[in-house]
Amino acid sequence: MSLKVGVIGTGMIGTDHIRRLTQVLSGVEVVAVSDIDAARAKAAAPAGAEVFDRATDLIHAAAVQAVVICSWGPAHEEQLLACIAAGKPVFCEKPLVTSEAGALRVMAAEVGFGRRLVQLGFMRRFDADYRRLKAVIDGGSLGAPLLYHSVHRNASVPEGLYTSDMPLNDTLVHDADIARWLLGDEIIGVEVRVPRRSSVGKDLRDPVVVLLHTASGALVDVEISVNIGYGYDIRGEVSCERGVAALPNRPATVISDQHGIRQAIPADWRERFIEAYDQEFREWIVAAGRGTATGPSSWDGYASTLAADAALRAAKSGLLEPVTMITKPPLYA
Ligand code: NAD
Ligand code: ISE
Repeated sequence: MSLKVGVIGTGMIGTDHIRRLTQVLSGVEVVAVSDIDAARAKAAAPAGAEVFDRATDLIHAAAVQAVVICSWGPAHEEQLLACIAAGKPVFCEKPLVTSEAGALRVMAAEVGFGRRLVQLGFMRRFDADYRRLKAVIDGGSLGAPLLYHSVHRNASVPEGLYTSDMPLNDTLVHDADIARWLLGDEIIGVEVRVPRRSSVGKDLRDPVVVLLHTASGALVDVEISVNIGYGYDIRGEVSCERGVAALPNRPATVISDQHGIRQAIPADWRERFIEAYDQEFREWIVAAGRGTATGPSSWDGYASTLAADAALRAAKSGLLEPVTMITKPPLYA
């Protein structure tokens, strides 16, 4: 029997997720959609799906067994809390929430419910290249990981909508999460350096370099460039005691023609991580069908929110800003 899903937020990624849930994956059916922009919700609704004006009505609808949240970050907390109160498994796009207090409220509600219900959209953990990289590090043949170099380049971001805080509180969360996951470590401090600005984004603080300090003493350097122009370029390399392991450049196809030898670069996250998004939903559908969640959790959302908050403080202070976490609830062990 198919899992009956309601999707909240039918913008760029909501529409893309509706496409994969209706045209790519099996065992799932989109029975409801909702957006504060009613026309957008109507346009995105698959045939037969009910369109709700209010997200809370979709969450409480009897036909909806599980929820996919693709609204803007500041709306996530209220919608997550409503899903948890209704006992419905929920896939939530990053960021989990936009404040430490909000993350603590979501975790308290989930812990109170007694079972994981929230899966967060950190799709890199489902990407085959990142999974191979993690397997090499976990295999131990290279020794302990010492440094992780993460490159996160966006071709462009919407002018006016994407603000100078967003490299740190919107984009960095992916690098912070994948660093924690790859290294099996927690972030305990954050530094930020801002070099000469790119003139492409006018007044936007771009690029930025972030240094994440981990509990084991490993260091993670992150380049975030958001108007690089040539494409969506994601790189990662782990330097260990006895060798180095790196992601391949994607896609791996090498083109030789009258312009020389080159590799095509994906246009944006939809193209680069298309299989990863498919896989995160395959695994979510199975878990949600069992009334729970798998993969990136509310705890992981909390950790990345703390890293983002510390990065914003570090950009202002120029100092190493500490990250202090609560004791991990056993639910997230
Ligand atoms: P978008 O602006 O294209 O779409 C967001 C939609 O949510 C809009 O249609 C808006 O009207 C709707 N919305 C906002 N508040 C709402 C509310 N309270 N109730 C119902 N609908 C509401 O943005 P997007 O790029 O699709 O991003 C959506 C979310 O997905 C963000 O949290 C973003 O960070 C995340 N995202 C994740 C990835 C990824 O790689 N995992 C990529 C892009 C975006
Ligand atoms: C966007 O919201 C994403 O999540 C993308 O994966 C990221 O690369 C981009 O910078 C964000 O704005």
